[in-house]
Amino acid sequence: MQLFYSSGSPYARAVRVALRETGLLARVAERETTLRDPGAVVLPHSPVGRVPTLVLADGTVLTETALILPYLDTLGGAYPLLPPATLSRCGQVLGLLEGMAVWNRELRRPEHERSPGVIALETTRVNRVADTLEAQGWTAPARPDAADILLGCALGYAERRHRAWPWRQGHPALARVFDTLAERPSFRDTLPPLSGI
Ligand SMILES: N[C@@H](CCC(=O)N[C@@H](CS)C(=O)NCC(=O)O)C(=O)O
Repeated sequence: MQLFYSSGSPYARAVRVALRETGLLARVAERETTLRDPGAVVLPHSPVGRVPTLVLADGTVLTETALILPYLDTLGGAYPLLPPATLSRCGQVLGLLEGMAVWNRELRRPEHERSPGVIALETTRVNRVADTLEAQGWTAPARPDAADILLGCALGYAERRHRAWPWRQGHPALARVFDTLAERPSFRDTLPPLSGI
């Protein structure tokens, strides 16, 4: 199997962390691709052109993190990533991550093209979800499930790629979980580069 990724993508990072945690990385070749580029090496495999993209041995192409993570659970890794109890938390974290991605996209536009309304909406959404996760009393797990992995990657994105959001303020429990997850070899091995935003 081949996994197309970009080093800055929190979605692709979640799949890369999951492969490392479950011991499935040995069965997957990771291939870095450019994005939003007609020459991107992922494009001959997927017209969507986004990461993560997983190409199976029979040529089947999977996109979308929320589809790839459950597929990994069919491969007999070290432990299940997505037991039913994780689904609700996964949805919340994916909502937070998507909010940050939309907010970040606005910030990458020239200032006169940005939508203050979109930025305000997504800032509110992201804080609302983080406050809810904080109140749930999240703790660092011995074996991270898909929700833990997505949370670590979402907060890692806030930490290094979307620093416009001071996410640690008011979220000490999330900060403790993040700092613990960040020490794991799977997270250290997939650290995204710092961005200017
Ligand atoms: N809903 C997708 C989102 C993936 C996504 O947005 N990936 C970004 C990188 S973070 C991407 O590939 N962007 C390139 C593009 O939009 O063309 C998922 O969950 O996998």
